[in-house]
Amino acid sequence: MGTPTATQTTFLAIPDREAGVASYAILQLPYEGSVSYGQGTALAPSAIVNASAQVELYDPEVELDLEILNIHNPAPIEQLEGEDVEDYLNRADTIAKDLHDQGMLVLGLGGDHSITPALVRAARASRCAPDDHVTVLHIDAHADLRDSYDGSKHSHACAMKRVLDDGVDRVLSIGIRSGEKAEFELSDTDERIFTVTAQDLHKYPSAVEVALDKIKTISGKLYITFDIDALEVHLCPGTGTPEPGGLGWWDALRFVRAGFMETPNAQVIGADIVETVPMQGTSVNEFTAAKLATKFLAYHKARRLELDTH
Ligand SMILES: [Mn+2]
Repeated sequence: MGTPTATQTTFLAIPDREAGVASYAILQLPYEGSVSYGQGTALAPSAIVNASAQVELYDPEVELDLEILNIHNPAPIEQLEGEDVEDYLNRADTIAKDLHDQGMLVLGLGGDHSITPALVRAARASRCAPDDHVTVLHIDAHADLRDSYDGSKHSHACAMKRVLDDGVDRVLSIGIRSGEKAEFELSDTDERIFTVTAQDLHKYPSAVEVALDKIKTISGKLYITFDIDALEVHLCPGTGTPEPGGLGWWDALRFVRAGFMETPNAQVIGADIVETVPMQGTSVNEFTAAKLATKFLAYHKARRLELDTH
């Protein structure tokens, strides 16, 4: 643990590093324009940063003291009075791209899943050549492949459809257990999409290996988006649309670790964690998200150190 203060403004309570010096930016996106059921994802980013002050700075899995991380904590992107979703997302895109351009890997904290397409656009604009092959690793309970939802193309339920429309080459979805028939059909017929359902992970132990193998053979540029509702509900009862039957913590971490550390032919260009909703009387939701975000950083840093010494 760092040294927590009453309201924590730096991730892991590590002193903030300047934009030009830092390697990571923890970008808070308290946006919940399109959550269909539970409200409150806008409260999540600051709650997650607060909770992160309680996360131990030593990671025994990768044997890293996380105090070495250079983290910048830019101002949260608050939705402005009267600002519509498109303007908000364009602004988020511009801010995230600027952070990438200054050499920081952006880890977005939502907010609902509708922020992901903007963050992917920013990462691609800054870190990819036009002919780079880009994969989005999508860990989620929901397929998020609707073309529109509730009258909006920017809904959280459309996040993966939007990134494909934006020109991402491949979406690898893991943990999916909810969606309308057309979404599953699209996944079956569109060769850009590969889905490992939660049902398969539960029924066939080999499905875990299939998913891991799919991750490890990703080549090109890789963006990782983690919807917290991918996890089993006891880990995150506070989320926009809870779904029982999710991933256990350690299985989820295997997939995340594979994405960050076991992709010899791929380079991570950005990541996000979305759909957390803080609840009164428990800190489990924000703590789970804070711990997950910490693992993202630990895995990424461990991989960087590994590459430096080889
Ligand atoms: Mn989602």
